[in-house]
Amino acid sequence: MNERRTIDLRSDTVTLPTLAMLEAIVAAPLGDDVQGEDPTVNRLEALAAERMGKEAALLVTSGTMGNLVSLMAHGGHGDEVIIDTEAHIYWYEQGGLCSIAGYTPKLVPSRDGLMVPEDIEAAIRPSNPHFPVPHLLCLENTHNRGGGRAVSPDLFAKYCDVARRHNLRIHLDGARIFNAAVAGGVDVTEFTRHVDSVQFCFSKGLSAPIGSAVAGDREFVARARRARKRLGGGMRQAGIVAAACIVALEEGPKRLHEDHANAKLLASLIEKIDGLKLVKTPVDTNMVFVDVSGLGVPTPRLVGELLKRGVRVNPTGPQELRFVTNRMVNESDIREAALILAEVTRGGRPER
Ligand code: TLP
Repeated sequence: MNERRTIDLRSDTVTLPTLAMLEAIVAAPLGDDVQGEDPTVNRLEALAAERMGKEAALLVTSGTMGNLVSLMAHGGHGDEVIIDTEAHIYWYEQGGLCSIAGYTPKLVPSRDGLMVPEDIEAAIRPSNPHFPVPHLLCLENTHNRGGGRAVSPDLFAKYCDVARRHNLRIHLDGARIFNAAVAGGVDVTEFTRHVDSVQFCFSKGLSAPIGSAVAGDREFVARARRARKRLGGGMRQAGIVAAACIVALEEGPKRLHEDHANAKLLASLIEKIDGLKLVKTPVDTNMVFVDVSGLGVPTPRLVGELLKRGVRVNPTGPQELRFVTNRMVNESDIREAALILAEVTRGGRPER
């Protein structure tokens, strides 16, 4: 029996390392990074700082750790963090902002990933002994639960203006900041120049197997380094991780436009399928969210039927699926996935 290759659209985190990454890992000079002696990590951190337009950077294991050490380095117990209701830091990071870093979140409504600057302004309360002290604004670009929306450079600057007027520090969850830059047709520094810290991932669309970086000024990064050690995130011969991240940083951003084009194609094909409705539109980057309530089929069954036919997707709500394009799927996979989706939703055979 011919085995059909899986078309994995669950996330861009499923991307496997490229051959160039594996070769770089084998060739990487190594040392003890907790002692600052791994030349490959040092090279990556210098490169990451340069790309983000910051003084320094720090390699961490994951986006979650990058966000958490950033929050810890900015402040913590007794401080208030202004954050939108759909932010990854709030939704998907086990509440580490409260349970570990000790912040109180002040939530701002999110309209498909886009906050309104006036709502941020309204969330920042005046000094009063009853209230925690507003300290930090957290932004996310691209915005995952917002549908992979790319916040434009103009809107991003407006958010940051509000924060600056109120003397707030700013952290950017830029897990997919290179996708935002590609979508906006700008360099990443158009976003990062406004913020005090940025976390970005090598292990999503950029395809590295492990790793994220946190960047900011030298003092901030020194505090983040201490926080990382406190969390048990100090790694020894981490050059084997950093080597792949260097390739990801140098090569990865160049091809993200392909993922964006594939997501747009997929959205246009899904739009034609009865019972499916695109949500969280427009499709700015590599994510497509679909409301499946029109089918009247339980979402887990739908996911199971797709899986049987070799298409993997993640549910993001009781009646919602998320499709994420990535380096492991090409245009013909996208067309195939749409045919399978049409077949499954009709209960029939795909038309070719
Ligand atoms: N997002 C993952 C899941 O956690 C949902 C995904 O598949 O999209 N910030 C943002 C905006 C993210 O999307 C993610 C991962 C993270 C941070 C955390 O990164 P990791 O998974 O490396 O801890």
